[in-house]
Amino acid sequence: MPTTLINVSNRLPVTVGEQITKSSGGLVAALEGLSTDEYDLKWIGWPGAAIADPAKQRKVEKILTEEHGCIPVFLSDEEIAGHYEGFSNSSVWPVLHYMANYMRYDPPWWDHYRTINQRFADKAIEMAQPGDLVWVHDYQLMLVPAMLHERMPDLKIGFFLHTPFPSFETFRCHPKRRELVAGMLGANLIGFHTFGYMRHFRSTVLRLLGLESEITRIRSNGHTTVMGVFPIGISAKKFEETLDSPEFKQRRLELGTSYAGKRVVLSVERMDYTKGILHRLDAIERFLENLEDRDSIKFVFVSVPSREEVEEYKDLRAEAESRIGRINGQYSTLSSSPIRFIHASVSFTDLCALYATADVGMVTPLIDGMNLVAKEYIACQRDHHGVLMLSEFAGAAEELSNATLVNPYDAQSVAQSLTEALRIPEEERRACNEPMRDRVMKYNAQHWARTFIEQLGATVPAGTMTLFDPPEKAVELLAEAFSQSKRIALFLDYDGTLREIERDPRAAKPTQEVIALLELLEQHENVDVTIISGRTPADLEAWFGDRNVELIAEHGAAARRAGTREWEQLDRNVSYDWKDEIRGVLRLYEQSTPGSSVEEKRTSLGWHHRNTDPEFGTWKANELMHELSTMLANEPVQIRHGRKIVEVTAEQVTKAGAVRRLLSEKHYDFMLCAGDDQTDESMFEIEAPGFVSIKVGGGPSRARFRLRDPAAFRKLLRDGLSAANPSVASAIA
Ligand code: GDG
Repeated sequence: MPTTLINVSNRLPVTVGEQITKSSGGLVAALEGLSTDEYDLKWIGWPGAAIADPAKQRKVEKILTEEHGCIPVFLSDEEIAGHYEGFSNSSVWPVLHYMANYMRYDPPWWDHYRTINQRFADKAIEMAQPGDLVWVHDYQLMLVPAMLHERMPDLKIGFFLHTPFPSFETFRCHPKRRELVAGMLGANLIGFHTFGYMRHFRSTVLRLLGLESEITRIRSNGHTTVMGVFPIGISAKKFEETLDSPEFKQRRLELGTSYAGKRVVLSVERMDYTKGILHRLDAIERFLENLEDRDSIKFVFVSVPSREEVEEYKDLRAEAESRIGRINGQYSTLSSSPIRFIHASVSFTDLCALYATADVGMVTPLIDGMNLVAKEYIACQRDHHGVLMLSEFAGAAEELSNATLVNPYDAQSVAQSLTEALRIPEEERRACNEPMRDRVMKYNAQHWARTFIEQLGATVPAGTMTLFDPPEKAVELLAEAFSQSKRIALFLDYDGTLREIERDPRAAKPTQEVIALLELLEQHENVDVTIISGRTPADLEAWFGDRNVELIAEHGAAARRAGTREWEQLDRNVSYDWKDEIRGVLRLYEQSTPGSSVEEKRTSLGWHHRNTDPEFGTWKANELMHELSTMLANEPVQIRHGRKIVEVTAEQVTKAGAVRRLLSEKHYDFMLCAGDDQTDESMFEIEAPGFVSIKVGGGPSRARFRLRDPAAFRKLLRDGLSAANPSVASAIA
């Protein structure tokens, strides 16, 4: 049975006009290369026309679905203006390309963007089955992965960003920066063209959402997002076939004749400010200033009209045309003018013939996710060896390192490089191009799609994780224990388990909801509740002093029996001599890391880095971990890097020790322990009949069950209670 692959992109590979025409973009070719035995491919996207009449929509939908495997998402003119021209192209596109000064933002665009993203997600959900692959593309649909994950966590969701991902300093300019990044994180696999973009994304996720990541993995709430580098390629087969075609050969001859006696320098691009046309014209002007034989050169520009409804694009076109007019006016001779400017798309065969004719392919974007034109130019240098002059700021520069790499902002040196490029001897050009051409033809569009899809297929969606038992089972066990009046012990960690973490730990007072829940539990005679925390006795006393619950403080060093006011030290035989030496080291880290602080408890010393620069803090924490593990190798301590804290604790003091002590004193039929961080893992190791462990939040754990967050954990306790006793259910309601 082939695997279903649902490809979600802004545009369908067909356009609905008078007739339905197929488009032949790179993505189409890439996905066409997949074997139909292995994948059943469906597309979701906008069909390229605003169709308002519902009857016509239904008719178009039927034809597209049945004849083309395409499921249309219809958009009105107003939605296109808000979602596509507005939010996507006027706010997100410039920010992704480091051009925040071009960003415009109008708040209603955001509503359109969300609504349209939801419409795309709904279409995918309508047709998807658990385990299907859904591949979402690009900046117009950044919220779709999270929308899909929310509703169907057992889908394998991929997201590929075709643009750069800029540094945090630029991305943070966008008014919806957090929402956009959180939207992408719904994916199981996110692909970028280069490692640099991936690195920026990781850093942005950390700084905006506070989520730590490993090099290629980000975990949040039990969901793992894998990141990868997948440089897109060209449709190699199509180029090879065209270069062999008689039409191509004919066009090549014709171009040879019309440009006879001239060196040809070619630029091909969408008319977009990221592609650097104005800077290129500056460089060309400098080049022409120093050129003696003006008839010896021809610059050919193929500038495909793009996004002309957007103000900045209109301005760019006007500016480019005016400069070209000026340059041609100044440098034309009686027989020729230096620049031929084509503001239109040319046929594919003509494009290949132009690539093959040009002595220099001048590809100088100011910034570009990949830039396929550079790879296409190389693909067409099969018999003739032109020079690829390529901007350092195109993703393609990482792969095409034999090209003449230039800084497009430096007009003088681009002009100089062009002069030199025109003088490179044929042997040298061939030696540069051959390895690049091998690479471009081998790592082509089909290779790109295949590797992404295979890696997506290998991901494990949170909804299908087998590591943890389903939480409903925990509710069932709890309800059964309550209803059969068994003797029950609940060992509940506080911060991050029973109650959400606060940035300032002092602010994490029990909420009304937490208090109401504890009151309900206390009413059950057979239930003993123990709050077991890393906090000091004073903290626990202040918040739970009047409650009829057992308290265990400082990870098991002190305990207070339910209904008493006396604290008992459980660590009387433990030595804390190691503290003196450690204190000095932690103070040094405190001084050298702004925002960090040292905290001393009876049983532990900790260095907090929650309020530091997140990357610097993590880096220093790793360094500290290394230093401490060398220093304390023979001491009876545990060194942990927990949530934004490096902590050294006495080895003999653990939560598990305190729990075991209670269990040795009283028999229970059912025991449940829950926690959210490493200090709770010792409890999860306890093995006894009727003992159940629950991990709250993400990260690896030995626990049997996992719940997303404290709210889900409180719900589990309430559901257990109310399933056993419906009158409780109404009390909670
Ligand atoms: C985005 C990212 C990334 C151009 N003129 C004609 C024509 N073209 C074709 C080229 C090429 C495509 O358009 C342009 O692709 P690029 O990659 O250069 O740039 P974007 O459109 O900005 O694409 C970019 C890409 O997504 C893929 O991930 O590389 O960085 O910005 O294929 O051949 N085709 C025809 N006539 C033309 O006149 N037939």
